[in-house]
Amino acid sequence: MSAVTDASGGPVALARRFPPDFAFGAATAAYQIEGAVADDGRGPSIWDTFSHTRGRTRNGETGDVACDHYHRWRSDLDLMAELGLRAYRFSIAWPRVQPEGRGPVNQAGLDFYDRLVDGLLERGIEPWLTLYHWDLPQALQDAGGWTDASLADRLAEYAGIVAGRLGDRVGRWITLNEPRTHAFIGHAVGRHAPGGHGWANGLRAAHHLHLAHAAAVRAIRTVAPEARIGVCHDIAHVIPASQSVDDAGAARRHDGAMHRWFLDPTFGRGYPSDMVEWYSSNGLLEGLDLAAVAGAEPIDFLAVNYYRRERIADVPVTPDWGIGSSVLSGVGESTGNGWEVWPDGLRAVLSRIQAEYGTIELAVTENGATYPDAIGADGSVEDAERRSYLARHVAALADARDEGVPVNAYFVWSLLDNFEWGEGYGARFGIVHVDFPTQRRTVKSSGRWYQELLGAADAR
Ligand code: IFM
Repeated sequence: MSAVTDASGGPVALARRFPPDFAFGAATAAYQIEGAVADDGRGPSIWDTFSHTRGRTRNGETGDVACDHYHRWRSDLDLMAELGLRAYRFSIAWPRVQPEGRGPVNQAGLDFYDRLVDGLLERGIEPWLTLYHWDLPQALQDAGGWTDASLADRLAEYAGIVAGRLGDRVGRWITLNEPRTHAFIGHAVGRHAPGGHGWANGLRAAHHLHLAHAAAVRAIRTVAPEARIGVCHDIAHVIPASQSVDDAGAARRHDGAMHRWFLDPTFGRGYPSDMVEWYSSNGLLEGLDLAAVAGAEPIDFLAVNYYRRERIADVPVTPDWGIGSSVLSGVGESTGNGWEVWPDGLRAVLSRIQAEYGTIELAVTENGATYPDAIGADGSVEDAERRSYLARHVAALADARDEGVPVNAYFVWSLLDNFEWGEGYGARFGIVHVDFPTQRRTVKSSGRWYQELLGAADAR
């Protein structure tokens, strides 16, 4: 890590670069913050199983309590209002709504989100709802999970239930969060739940996630025709690690596997032919009806998560990583987990999507960084590096808008320090510090900076 400066010109000047109705917000996900895993009829999810399995997460940490948001949601909403958030992106825990992943609805689980949505609206905060952020009901995993095609029907059923209850008040719907992370990190390299292995397994999960997304869009539209619906992809700014032909090829494959394999079907183009060829030559697509993803349901906006630049080197293919690429970490200025900080990559990624896929409304639904924060002797958390990271990325977002890219929302990841999946509580991403033993929340200096930005945006 290196010391950084804020080249954004300060919050007031930055706020002036956005229109008055720009949706500045913060994001979270159910399993990462809610806790209360056995309350009010919630069933177990694959993340409960995975985190309770020895050796899967850092220090065996779990989301059993997390930020205890399930019990503290009112004061968390007050905190969002205090920060001046205009929008809040959260996810619904499927196993709270359908403990078995199918059939009967657990009304008590749905009631929680009903209250949450009303609480947001009372405070003037726009709800952005993600249906699926990786917490599959364990019962569905036991029946095959995402490697089974029937999950498309299951997700559609669940989507219809949630839209039927909340569609009158929630305008923004995101079907899936980062299907590529879920497919590959969860089903090919085994670092996330459900801990599956093998690249073919990951591709199978990705295929069914595509089909499930399309089925969920149809289900939401049936019950909430006014809903604006999108899907969330995480897109890095990819470059070859060197000028060698091999690294250039690896970078192209990496981008193909991580981005185009998801963006192309989302925009109705089917799978990219270069990657179909690559995988077919390795026998990785057997048994998949590839044509099924072509002509996908149109979406209203694309949700983009952006964190970093990735320098890609060519490496041998392995059974768990079928693309022969490696992301070099810790090069240049980097965050606490070694991700390269490259603010202009956000502009580049947004502008690339517009250039390659046409004009569609874009929303940055996650952007943020982890650093080893500490509470100072005076009780404050001075996270100058995160503040600078955010300021420079918001400036890059304004640059994208200046280029004519229709991006209308920005969400910091994350509102709160939370359960960072396999990293447990070891990677803090929040603009609000959480002292997990006491659950005390302390707004970090990055949070105060964001509050100032949002205040300046409101004053326009
Ligand atoms: O915490 C995750 C989030 O759940 C999905 N996107 C990336 C974040 C940071 O790793």
